[in-house]
Amino acid sequence: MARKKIALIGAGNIGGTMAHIAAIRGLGDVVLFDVVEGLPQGKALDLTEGGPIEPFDATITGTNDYKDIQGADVTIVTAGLARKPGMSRDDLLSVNSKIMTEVSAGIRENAPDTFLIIVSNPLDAMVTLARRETGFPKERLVGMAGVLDSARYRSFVAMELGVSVESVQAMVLGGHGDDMVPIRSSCTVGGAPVLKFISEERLLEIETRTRKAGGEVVALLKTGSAYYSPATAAIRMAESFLKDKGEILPCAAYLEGEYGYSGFYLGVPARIGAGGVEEVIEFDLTDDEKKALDESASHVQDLVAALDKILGN
Ligand code: A3D
Repeated sequence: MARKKIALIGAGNIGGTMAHIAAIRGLGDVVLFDVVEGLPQGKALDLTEGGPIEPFDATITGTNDYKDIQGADVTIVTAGLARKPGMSRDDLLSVNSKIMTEVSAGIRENAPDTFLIIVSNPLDAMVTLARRETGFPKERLVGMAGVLDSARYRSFVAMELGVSVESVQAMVLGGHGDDMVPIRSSCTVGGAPVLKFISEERLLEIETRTRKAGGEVVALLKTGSAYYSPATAAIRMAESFLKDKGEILPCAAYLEGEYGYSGFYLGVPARIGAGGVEEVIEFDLTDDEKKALDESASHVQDLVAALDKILGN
């Protein structure tokens, strides 16, 4: 069987880390694309030279030419600026929308059948723009945020209780902003509701930390944003597609009536398999969770309106 091909647009911190994880996990050959000359080629060579040690046999190529992504089974976009201390994700809207327009054209022309995962921020606007610019069907275009935000929630709960992260399940839904919605009613520890183990007051502190977790890393790093965990999260989504696993993962999916919303992308649980986004799974939410999701969805719609203004629509 021919190896799968994974195209990574943006060979920065997340792009390089995703290439490494994809190679180690044996997911296929990797093409790293960037506009900076030498950067993707240098990272590809460095990664290739680690192959005999790990070991992995993946071919890792660096390029500044979109033609090299032809035939990609999956494409993940991290091209764009990352935030620095004091910036919100929304502050990246203007500059990253220009980059996303350019990147979408490169993908549309060279990998029209690829499964496309967007990571660039502000995520909910960038995935919307990519859909408009590529014309891809909703099944083949998705945004990564919820896998990361949920992993942060799970990490903090596991740290609090001193249990394995594998024993903690949780979903964070909504937009990828500070008003994202940790779904407490779906958070379990060893299969039991989280509130059996943690007081409501303490859980609220953990949820607040989860919402602001991206900013916490930015404040510590000072020069950019989180990349190890976002890279792992995007590769997890790609793997569920490439291996037709059908994992139910929280991701930004295009909604047509699910959860009562239509016509925009929002973080919801979705089944990812060979068909791409095969189904949006509708959970029963508590009244408070639905209210919080409405607020988050309204922020996403404001963000898309701001995008339209920038684009002159
Ligand atoms: P960084 O290390 O700066 O890499 C970005 C790369 O994009 C750089 O190598 C640039 O040269 C490249 N680039 C810029 N313009 C273009 C272009 N037109 N075509 C191709 N490549 C280009 O950033 P990073 O890897 O840390 O983060 C990448 C993006 O992901 C940023 O927008 C972050 O805000 C975003 N991000 C999203 C999440 C989510 O959970 C959604 C988490 C963390 C970061």
